[in-house]
Amino acid sequence: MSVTNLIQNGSFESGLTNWTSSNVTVSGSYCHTGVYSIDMGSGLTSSYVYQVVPAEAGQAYELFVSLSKSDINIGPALLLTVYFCDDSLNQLGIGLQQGVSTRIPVVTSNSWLEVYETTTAAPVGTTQAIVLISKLALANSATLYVDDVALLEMVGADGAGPTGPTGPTGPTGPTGAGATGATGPTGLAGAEGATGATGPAGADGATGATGPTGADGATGAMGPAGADGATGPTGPAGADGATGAMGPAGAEGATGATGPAGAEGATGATGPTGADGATGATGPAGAEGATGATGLTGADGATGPTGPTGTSVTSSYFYGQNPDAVIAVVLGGTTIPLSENQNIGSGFTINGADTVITVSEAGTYFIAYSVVMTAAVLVSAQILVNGSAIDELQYTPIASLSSMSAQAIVTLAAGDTLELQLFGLLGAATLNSPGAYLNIIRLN
Ligand SMILES: [Ca+2]
Repeated sequence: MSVTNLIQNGSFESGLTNWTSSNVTVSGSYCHTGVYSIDMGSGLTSSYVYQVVPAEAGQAYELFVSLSKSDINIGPALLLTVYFCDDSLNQLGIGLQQGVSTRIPVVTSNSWLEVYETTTAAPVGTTQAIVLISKLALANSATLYVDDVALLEMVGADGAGPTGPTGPTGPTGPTGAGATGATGPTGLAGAEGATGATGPAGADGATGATGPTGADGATGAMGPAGADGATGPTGPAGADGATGAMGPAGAEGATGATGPAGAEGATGATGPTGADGATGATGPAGAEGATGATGLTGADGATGPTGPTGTSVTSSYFYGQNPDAVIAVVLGGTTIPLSENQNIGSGFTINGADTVITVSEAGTYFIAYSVVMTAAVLVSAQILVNGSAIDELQYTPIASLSSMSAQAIVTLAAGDTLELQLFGLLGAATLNSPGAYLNIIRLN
């Protein structure tokens, strides 16, 4: 029996010579035999490696492959496929299609899975076989290492002679009725065809956007002079020339007899204009014209001199209070002493009993008072000026009240006296804070 390995460089000791591959690198880190193996990637990488070998119809083959993986992650999924083809690599049949996954050991323990598979017999017309190892994308799977690929042809194992020539093709059998099988895997991409003839030119594209304006060109030579323009209008008449000298007077003739009156002659030419008359009287003023536009704002004038210091009259003031006394009121009136919280500016004095305020300056004064009591009492309040009540500051309620107030502006003379009185009751009025108070301010 003879055994022939149809694969060239199956141990990858010459790298990827004789092989066609995608996403495959040669690895010098691990090997099954020799020094090298191939690294087909990990995880979602899809890769393949294949070799076309001679084959013949009727022959079955043994496929050997050694597999290992980089670590304990799940094993990469791969397919071992042998296609039988004719001279033009048209696929005639699938001799083997075998998946391998979970049994692959980890390469660091120097372990390899030696896969051994047998193909079906090659169909009639077979002249070549494609041995394909495909790694499929599988998330988180370990890196796949492959070494020692062999496709063995065994001849004469049972002592029989070599296979005889292929007999004539038999008559076509009846068409079978079996269901259509599942679609097989997509074959390898064919070689790229020759480039076709150039197609007709396409329609013009749309005009592009206008480019930027170029720089100004140089100034051209001056052109020829233009035609003369039209004659301008006639200018104004010149001044009259000087009058010529008068000629000599002729001799006077004798006076003739008066003839009949002739017909009235034609009106003579208008004489020269007389001298201007005297200027007439001025006529009435015309209507006022429209207001002109506002002129520009003038510059600020110089700051004037500081005027004389004025008289501060509001520093003339008086305040006095009686927050809580019991006032024994008589019908004719009882003056309330304002001995508490006095605030007296210039222009005011108060007597020792704190009942009579005297103003030192004549002027206009603002006067306000308030009386607040613990209970409603039918009593009246007033201000006496020089001992006499004044209407604008007399408060005479018609029912009992617990508070009263009034204010007015009055004119006082220098030396006038002021008193705050309760009257119209024969009894006691008990003040309740703020009680009775009187405000006086000189206004001028
Ligand atoms: Ca090797």
